[in-house]
Amino acid sequence: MVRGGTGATGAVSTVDGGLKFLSFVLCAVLLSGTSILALPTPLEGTVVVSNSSSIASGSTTTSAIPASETVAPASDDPNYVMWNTTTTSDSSVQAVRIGSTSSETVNLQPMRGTLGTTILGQQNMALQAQNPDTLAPPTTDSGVIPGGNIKWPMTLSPMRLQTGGWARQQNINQMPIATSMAGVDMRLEAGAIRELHWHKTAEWAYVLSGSMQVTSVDQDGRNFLGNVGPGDLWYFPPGIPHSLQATNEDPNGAEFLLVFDNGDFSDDSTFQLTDWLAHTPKEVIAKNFGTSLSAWDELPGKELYIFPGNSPSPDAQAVEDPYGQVPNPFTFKMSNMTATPLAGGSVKIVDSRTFPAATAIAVAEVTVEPGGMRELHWHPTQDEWTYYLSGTARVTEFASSSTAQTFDFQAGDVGFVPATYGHYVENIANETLHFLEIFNTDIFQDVSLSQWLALIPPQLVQAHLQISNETIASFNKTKQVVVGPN
Ligand SMILES: *[C@@H]1O[C@H](CO)[C@@H](O)[C@H](O)[C@H]1NC(C)=O
Ligand SMILES: *[C@@H]1O[C@H](CO)[C@@H](O)[C@H](O)[C@H]1NC(C)=O
Ligand SMILES: *[C@@H]1O[C@H](CO)[C@@H](O)[C@H](O)[C@H]1NC(C)=O
Ligand SMILES: *[C@@H]1O[C@H](CO)[C@@H](O)[C@H](O)[C@H]1NC(C)=O
Ligand SMILES: CC(=O)N[C@H]1CO[C@H](CO)[C@@H](O)[C@@H]1O
Repeated sequence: MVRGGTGATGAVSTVDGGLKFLSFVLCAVLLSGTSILALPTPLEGTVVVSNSSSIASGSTTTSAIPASETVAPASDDPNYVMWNTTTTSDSSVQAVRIGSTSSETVNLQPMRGTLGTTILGQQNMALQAQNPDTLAPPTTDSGVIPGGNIKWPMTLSPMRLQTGGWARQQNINQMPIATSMAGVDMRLEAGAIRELHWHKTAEWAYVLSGSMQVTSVDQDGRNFLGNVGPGDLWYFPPGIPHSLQATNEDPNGAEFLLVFDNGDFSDDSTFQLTDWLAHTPKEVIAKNFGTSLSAWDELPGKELYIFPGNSPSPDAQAVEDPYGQVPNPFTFKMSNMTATPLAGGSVKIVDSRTFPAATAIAVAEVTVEPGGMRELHWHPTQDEWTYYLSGTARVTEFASSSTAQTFDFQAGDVGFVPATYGHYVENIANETLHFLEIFNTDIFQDVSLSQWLALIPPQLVQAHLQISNETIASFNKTKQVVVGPN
């Protein structure tokens, strides 16, 4: 049984600690008038003491009143995820609780410890199974992220079905908080073309499957043709026209993720070649190109958007161009980059330092092994648009003002983290978690909580957190990025 009593696990009982703890509680009750019941778990005969024996026993070294004596200690409840994502048709699953090695029967119900109870009304078990931290939030959660949910499953985006492919998108209509970036998931059969077009925003892409050939010409008449495969990128600056075509290197064609540096972007309102010409007098078209009117007899009467085509040769070269090639290639072979190994996974960072054309979008491609976690961190000035490629993640976003909300993500979900919001990304499943952190910026930046605390005077950290000198000394001065299992 998963409910209840998690706070007693590993508890240490001491008389000193007990008195100290009770005085904290009394103090908190007197000061705030809140009920002692609001504090989850610890009062089950044992008393929980943090691992700060040097502080608890040290009456000799205190030079200042520890800050936390004005506030009750945080609950020792580890607030594990309540179940993994195994689904069944009825209301229970055999699941492995995170942090436990034994299999237990878990109710997919809004219950955590002694809090909550079953749902008597309507239930969507599949969604409940996928969102344990929404149905039974950690007791550390409080309030909601201003601006709305930060999770959008691409599955909920309507598909635009075309001959030769499809597209679906997430923009501010789906997730209003995500004002700074939008995304499109697009599939092209071998040879199929996403027609020649341009738009106000930059376009960045990550190839999910198959191979693509892309072309472009810049404002100075310099052209570009490039081929990319799974895990590779392309980038087109705002307003620069381009084409996207799947090759037949994979007989299924290709699928890719597009990201735009404006949440307002819609792939339904790009500037398309056929749409423009269908809305231009033919006399003007003929005059513009210096041709007869009849040369345009078969011109499509409306836009094509996605349509079938013959597969281009993967060996194709750019057309001979008197102005030369674009100075910075519009594609980048990220698949051909060695990931930086980390304690709990790996990371590849690609921004304008490595992919000079990509001045408006940067990416960190992250893997997290089971039990590992993208460390507690934030991005100082840029919002993060996250795309989950595989695995299952738990993310809590801290929005300041005692506001924190936890979400769970599966492959195909979009996440969003406003700039400056503290967060972590924990692998809560038994397979590698793989995701992309995408930013509308030229240079990737993050601030690591543990690095910060390792690089300021330890007394200052101790005054805040009531942790031992040894604990502080163990904080690594190097950014960990992805930590391993504890
Ligand atoms: C979820 O629980 C089931 C049943 O115990 C187990 O077979 C499966 O491996 C677990 N999945 C994860 C991701 O831990
Ligand atoms: C996780 O997967 C490994 C390898 O497949 C397996 O040995 C292990 O029992 C799994 N653990 C859980 C908790 O399902
Ligand atoms: C912990 O470190 C502080 C200085 O940062 C020192 O004054 C104190 O004696 C140390 N405490 C112990 C138990 O080592
Ligand atoms: C600190 O982190 C770095 C990078 O992960 C690692 O190589 C090093 O061993 C760590 N140092 C300590 C003292 O744990
Ligand atoms: C890691 C990796 O795949 N490296 C390859 C990148 O591409 C060059 C040639 O273009 C190969 O020589 C490397 O092995």
